[in-house]
Amino acid sequence: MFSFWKKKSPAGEQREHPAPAAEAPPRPGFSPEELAAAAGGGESALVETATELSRSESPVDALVEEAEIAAELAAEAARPAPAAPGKAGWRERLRNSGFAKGLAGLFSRNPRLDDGLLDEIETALLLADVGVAATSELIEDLRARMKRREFADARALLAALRADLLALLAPVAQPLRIDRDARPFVILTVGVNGVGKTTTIGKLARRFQNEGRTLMLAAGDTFRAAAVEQLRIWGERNKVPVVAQGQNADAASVAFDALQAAKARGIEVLIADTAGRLHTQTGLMAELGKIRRVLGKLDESAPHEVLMVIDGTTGQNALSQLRQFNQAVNVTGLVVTKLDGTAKGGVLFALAREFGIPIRFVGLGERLDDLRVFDPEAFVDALLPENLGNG
Ligand SMILES: Nc1nc2c(ncn2[C@@H]2O[C@H](COP(=O)(O)OP(=O)(O)OP(=O)(O)O)[C@@H](O)[C@H]2O)c(=O)[nH]1
Ligand SMILES: [Mg+2]
Repeated sequence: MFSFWKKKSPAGEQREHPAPAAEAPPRPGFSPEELAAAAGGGESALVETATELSRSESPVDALVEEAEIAAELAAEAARPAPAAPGKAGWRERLRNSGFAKGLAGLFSRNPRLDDGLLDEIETALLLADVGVAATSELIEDLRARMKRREFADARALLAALRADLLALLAPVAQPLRIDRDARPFVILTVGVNGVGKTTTIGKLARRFQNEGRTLMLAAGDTFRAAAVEQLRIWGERNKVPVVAQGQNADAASVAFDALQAAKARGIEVLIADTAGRLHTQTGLMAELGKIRRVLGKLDESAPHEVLMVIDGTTGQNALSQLRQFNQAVNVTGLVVTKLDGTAKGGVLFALAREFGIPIRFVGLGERLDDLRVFDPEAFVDALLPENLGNG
């Protein structure tokens, strides 16, 4: 299997070569050996938990293993954060945004308040993928107010732009609330391939655990053995039970089993992974509807959240993705990932304008704490020139 289970046997060898903390994976993803091992191991299991696995071993093995996991987690926690949390962290992570770059350059030149300035702002918005419709509305509002002489200078116009951008995002800034009456509260994650669904589940799992909630994961991506294993690794690291049926199992049946198991155990939150699929693949999109219906048989209010993960670097294609997924499975919340290092983060404004679906979280990097509750002020201020940001 993967590295830290391999490391512990035999126990004697383990004690001679204790795993140094520095061997922990460099990021909260998966090391190449882990993924390679995962790709090879396609065996199926119903419910596996780290605690159940350790029960079948000798107490010494279990202790050694506990110490190893603790060391890995400690090493992970000790890694220096490239940016502090809070607003400063947002600015640091979003510095590659086309928006931030374009506007910062523009305003550092102390521009004149005229149509040329509006044209330049328009270009910055379009390049950042705010989209034609949202950009036109923003620019026309500013133009009308400029004609009415509402702005004393370019800085006043920028302040008005900030207010307009915040107004666009305000309706979608609705954090995810876990309804305590739902047992479990079921979160179904969906999205196209490679957008960050499984890593987001890992980050969410850690977040919920830190809040003291009990959780279970469902390995509903049954397309690749590696995908099932990827979730199991997360489960084992975080001591969260994972319900899986191995590769090629029916995803709806995995979800059904998981909900049944979570109910029986009185678990508070169940997060189900699904295989990435293109919004244009009608058969696969229909499968999502089936998962939803099957969950509804056990609890008619489930899933309580259909969380669509969108890659923030996708640009305007995100709109057609959301349209199709929403049709198939009624999306109730969004996570926009990879906003660090993209020039296209402006797509959030386009999504907000067109759909009004709550943006629950954004991904600002690959570390566990880089999944942030969406904060429009922190986001907008990170995109605008610094001296205006706090105004
Ligand atoms: N820079 C950055 N990378 C991210 C972020 N979120 C996820 N990733 C990376 O995106 C890659 C794909 O992540 P996965 O979680 O495997 O994506 P997935 O949607 O589950 O993929 P499939 O199951 O193949 O559809 C990984 O390398 C992640 O580390 C983020 O916010 N920022
Ligand atoms: Mg995945």
